[in-house]
Amino acid sequence: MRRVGHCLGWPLATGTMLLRALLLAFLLGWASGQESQHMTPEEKTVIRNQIVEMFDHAYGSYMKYAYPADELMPLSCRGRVRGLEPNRGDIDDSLGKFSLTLIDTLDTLVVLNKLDEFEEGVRKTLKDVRLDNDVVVSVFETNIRVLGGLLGAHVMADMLRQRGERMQWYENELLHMAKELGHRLLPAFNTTSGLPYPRVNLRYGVVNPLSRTGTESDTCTACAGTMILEFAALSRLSGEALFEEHARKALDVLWEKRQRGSDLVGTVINIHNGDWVRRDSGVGAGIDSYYEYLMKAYILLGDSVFLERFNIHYSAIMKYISQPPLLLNVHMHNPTVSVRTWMDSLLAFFPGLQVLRGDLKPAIETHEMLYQVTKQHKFLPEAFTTEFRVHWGQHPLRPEFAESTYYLYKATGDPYYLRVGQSIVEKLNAYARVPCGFAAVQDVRTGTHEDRMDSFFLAEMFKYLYLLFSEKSQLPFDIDDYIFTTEAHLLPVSLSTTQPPCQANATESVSVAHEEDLFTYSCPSAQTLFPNNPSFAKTIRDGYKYLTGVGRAFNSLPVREIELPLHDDGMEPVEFLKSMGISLTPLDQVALGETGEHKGVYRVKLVAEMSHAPEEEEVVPHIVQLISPPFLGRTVLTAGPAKFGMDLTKHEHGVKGSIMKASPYTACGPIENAEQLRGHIALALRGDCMFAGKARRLQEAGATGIIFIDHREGSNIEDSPLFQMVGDGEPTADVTLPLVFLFSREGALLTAALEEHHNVDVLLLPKERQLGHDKPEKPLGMNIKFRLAGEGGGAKGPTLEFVLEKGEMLLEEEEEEEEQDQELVGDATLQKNCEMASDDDETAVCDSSTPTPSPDSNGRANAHP
Ligand code: DMJ
Repeated sequence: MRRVGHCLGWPLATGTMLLRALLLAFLLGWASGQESQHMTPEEKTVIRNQIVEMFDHAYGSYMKYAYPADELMPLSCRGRVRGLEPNRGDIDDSLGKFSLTLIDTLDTLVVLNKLDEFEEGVRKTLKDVRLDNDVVVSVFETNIRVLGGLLGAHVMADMLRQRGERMQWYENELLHMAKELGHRLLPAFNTTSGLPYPRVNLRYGVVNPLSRTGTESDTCTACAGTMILEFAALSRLSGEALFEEHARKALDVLWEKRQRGSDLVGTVINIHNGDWVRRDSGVGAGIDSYYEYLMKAYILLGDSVFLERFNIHYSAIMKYISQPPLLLNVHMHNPTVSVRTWMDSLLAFFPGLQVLRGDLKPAIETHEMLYQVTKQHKFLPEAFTTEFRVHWGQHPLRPEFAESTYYLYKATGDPYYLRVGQSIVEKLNAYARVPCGFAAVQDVRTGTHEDRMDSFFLAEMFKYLYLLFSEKSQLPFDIDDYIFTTEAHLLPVSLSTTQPPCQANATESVSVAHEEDLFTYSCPSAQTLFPNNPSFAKTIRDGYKYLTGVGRAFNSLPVREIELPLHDDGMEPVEFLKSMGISLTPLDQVALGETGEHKGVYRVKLVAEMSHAPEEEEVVPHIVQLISPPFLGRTVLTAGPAKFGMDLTKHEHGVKGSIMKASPYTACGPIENAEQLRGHIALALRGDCMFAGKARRLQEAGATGIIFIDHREGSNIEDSPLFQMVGDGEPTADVTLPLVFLFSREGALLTAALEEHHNVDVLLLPKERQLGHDKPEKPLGMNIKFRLAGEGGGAKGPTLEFVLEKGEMLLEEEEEEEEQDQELVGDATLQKNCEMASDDDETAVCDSSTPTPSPDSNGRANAHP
């Protein structure tokens, strides 16, 4: 078993990380292109001052209208006192009548150099705060916000006292309070497993009949696994071993209970027997800070067992959950299965953690995706779909995105991240600021406010924003001597050299075989990793620039797209499996003998035989030609044909119509906008189910044609072989629509045109019959324009008219003096014999040696399975 020495704080941390970053940067060829987002020191100062002003407004409002209450109600301009306001359920479990927001804010005051206010805040805490209230609180929230807040404030107070300038009166009172609170939380750990109860009564503990708690059987993974930093710091600062021991034990249980096949953990666990209650696994809600604390426990305590565990989990995360730029929840026992199509905003912390791991590329990718979502919706909605639509529109001023932005800026020095930070600042002021503070957003779609300003807004958001715009020399202490807890409280990394006051470090070392890379045992670092080329990150970001603009989904690994267990009416998995030659029949549709009906249970049979494609069969390139103003035929997108549906080669003038996006965009479920779609050519995203299934649904909804758009990031006609779509193994004669396929870059042009002009008419036809293309001698650079014959009039120069449909439409070609837009796309088409039955079909047949279809009832090639 390989053991590693621990990192003695940040300054020693850069060695292998730097190497990794440089190697990565080299491989990505970042040398080209400089970011033009430069920000002058003056501009940074203006923004930093703006952040301080905002902090004053938020904290000042809390102190003026709410203190000593736990939280400010920024719309009512009063404090939220538990029991006096309508119960909001679990979120009220953070409120312990202990002036939560003040305690959570104390060390932020030091970071922002508000030392008078800090001193006053500490005095108030010592004078006013009681920790023995008869209130049931969340163990997790109380630990990260209050215990962490007290410890962070103690560390700051101690640091200021040692400098000899301030806090000379301070005698570790905050540490004493932290110890008292630690003891009040300890009863939660009185379970057979060692996993803590989720709630504790501050006065009566857990089992006491007066406690009103102790009947719970479950807790979340993050709830049990986010104790070690605070509890270990408390043990090491106070000399009482008990806290660290309990937190370690809880982590040991979670580690033991990981799924051994996937090395993932679930979201909810039974605190008595350690069984998993919810087996979905991601990096967001329910699990997030468990992973964060493994990495940070290693940094803070120097115990390599935490790093080893982290690395094993991290490999699993990168294998199953991370599909850059997405982070998707999977089933812990069956991790190739995605369990939902949306992401939660809590996972926005993850790029920051990846920076600590030194894994910058996926960090940059995911962060960029998140930034695009904030651009589209102003803030990160609590949950958003893989197509970046709002799933749950609330935004309680969460700091995770600012946190990751800060880490990425520290690691890259790329001023782009300052601009991202600036946009956070501006949006907070524009959309969350109210006369008495900052209010959570109830729904990012409407911008309505909620009467709520959570304490983490002051504990975390302002720290990360202020630090983002500050030079190290402008801070009152060396920030790199500290590590942030999950609530952004500061703990000194010097604790790593403090011996634990016990034998607790006996935590078993990991003995699981694990794939190592050069960086697995490197020390984390938040130092700038490549000071000489801050534009490194740009090359990575550039691929994700138009994510939300074209509403693509990123389901690069098809097998992850099936949600299991199969529903008896869930056709997508059934269709997908069909593409692999497997047919499923619900058991209630077949003779079952004595077993009768079993919902969701399928009989599996192999239905398809592979056959070889005719060697010479060619893919006939088609086109989508934009013909309505202002395009007037100049924009021509090369498209792939389909082996089923209308044969456009037999329709001399092609098919024209105005385009309309299908909803759902993948057309894998019932079509929701049939009324708008009727009579239009539908745009549908490739993915999730078979082309044939999509086509049938859209045809039934009244569409007159379909343009499928690839969902694979950056695919384009120049780099990808054109292929023809094939059916699903069933007869496809019922599909009579024309169908064409665009790669994502060409598709993006089309969707952008639709967004801008709302009414876009296109013509679908084989490329060889492209209007105006029958004059090869005409130089490509000429101004060629097709227009409706009836409009404009007075055309200059020679004109040529085309009749498209009898008596319906005329186009004319004319030479004009205006500059031609660079809209002729993709003439050089790499043509191979390729066929695909769905987007998921990465085994597309692209040469004659691979299996392909037999004839179907259309007389053309049938789908390969
Ligand atoms: C904070 O209380 C902590 O960061 C926690 O780990 C989860 N997120 C909230 C703020 O969103």
